[in-house]
Amino acid sequence: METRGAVSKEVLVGLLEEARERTRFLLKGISREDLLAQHDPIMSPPIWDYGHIGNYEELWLLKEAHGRELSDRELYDMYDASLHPREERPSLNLLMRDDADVYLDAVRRTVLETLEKADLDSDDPLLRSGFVYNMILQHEAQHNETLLQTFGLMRGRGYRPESLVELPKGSTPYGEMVHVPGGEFVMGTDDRAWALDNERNAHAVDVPGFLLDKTPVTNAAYAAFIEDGGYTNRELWDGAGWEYIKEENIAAPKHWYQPEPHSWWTVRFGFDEPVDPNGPVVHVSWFEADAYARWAGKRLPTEAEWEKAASWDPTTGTKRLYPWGDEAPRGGDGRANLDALAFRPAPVGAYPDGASAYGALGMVGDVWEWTASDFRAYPGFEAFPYREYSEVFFGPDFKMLRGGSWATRPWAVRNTFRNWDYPIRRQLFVGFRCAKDA
Ligand code: AVJ
Ligand code: FE
Repeated sequence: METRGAVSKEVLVGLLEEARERTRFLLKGISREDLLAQHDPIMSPPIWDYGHIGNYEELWLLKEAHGRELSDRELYDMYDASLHPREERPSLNLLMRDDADVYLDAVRRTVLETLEKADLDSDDPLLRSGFVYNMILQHEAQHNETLLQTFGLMRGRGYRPESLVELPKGSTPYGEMVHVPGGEFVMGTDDRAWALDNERNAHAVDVPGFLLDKTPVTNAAYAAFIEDGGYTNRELWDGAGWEYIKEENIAAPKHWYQPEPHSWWTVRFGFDEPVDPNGPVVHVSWFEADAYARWAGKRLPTEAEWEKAASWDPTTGTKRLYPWGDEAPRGGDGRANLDALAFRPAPVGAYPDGASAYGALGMVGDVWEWTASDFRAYPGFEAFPYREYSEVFFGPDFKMLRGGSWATRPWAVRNTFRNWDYPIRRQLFVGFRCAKDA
């Protein structure tokens, strides 16, 4: 069974350091006022995410894994996401930037002490193979992406940290589909080092043959849907989606505007730029993705179809951890646009070396991809280590997203990773690709 495998304590220390360095890099240019403000009711004030990163680390690495008492009950309550909905968070007595720095450093010092003595071969599933450390690393990365979503909604002064890599310029024309023949593949994983509870257990799924877009839908293709009256044709829309776009006056992806007919511009992190025709469409809701697919005579892929196309190697009958193989991505390695190094997606199909066995491009990185599926437990699912990570979200309210975006850190995504949000959400770095029965 494919797995990223346990990593050494030395590597863990390096990754913990790298995670924190990035969190602080992302917050560097944000004013005190913007750290405390709620930029959108669906997001926390950025300073909440920062304190929460440290508090979650204290809870899981110090209290639960090593039995240390929590330093401060009040902090634990304030930063418990399930106790306080996002719109309530600005009114909490949150740690301000300097105090939060001190708190996060104090937690981290103790974490490094306990890691030195920790038994990562222990029978305790929290510690075994370093699971709880890997969970913390993924959590900090997830909140980095949440922070970037928040900065994308911030009004006023733009957000533009220095870009750390040059993106490839080449692209693949949108329109081609790859064929994935019918048959069983293994969905999910039994990995207990890195996988989160909702990715388990591994189970065979028989997927009938289908066609899948070779790349995500481009801005040019999406603009054609708009020009063809996509947003005014009731027949293309799910009932709830139709009500939503009418109520919210939605007629284009979030942040798009037209300075003159047939010319689309967008605002990215507060800066205006022309929409790149070859870039993947981003900031669309599930309802918009669903309507586009219907307009194109296609549909969204199910999670099983997405995962098979990304992970299955039909010649060996084995599963890959990433579309290109088992080798973990590094920022700027030519296989995927990940890690918030460029602060934008690349043109679609810009990474031929990142192709899956079936020839699909860009399945990991650039934009998350909406799938047709609701959030359901896999067979044999057991909540671990806490029900509020995923179990409480199972049901028809959430749609699944796959593949990570340019803003996802490399250790927080893989072929089996499952993300979810409400079908009306557009703040995510999310696009989609379409499927069709073979
Ligand atoms: C998996 C991205 C939906 O941000 O709500 C962060 C991840 N869980 N802290 C979220 C998460 C706890 C979660 N998503
Ligand atoms: Fe969290």
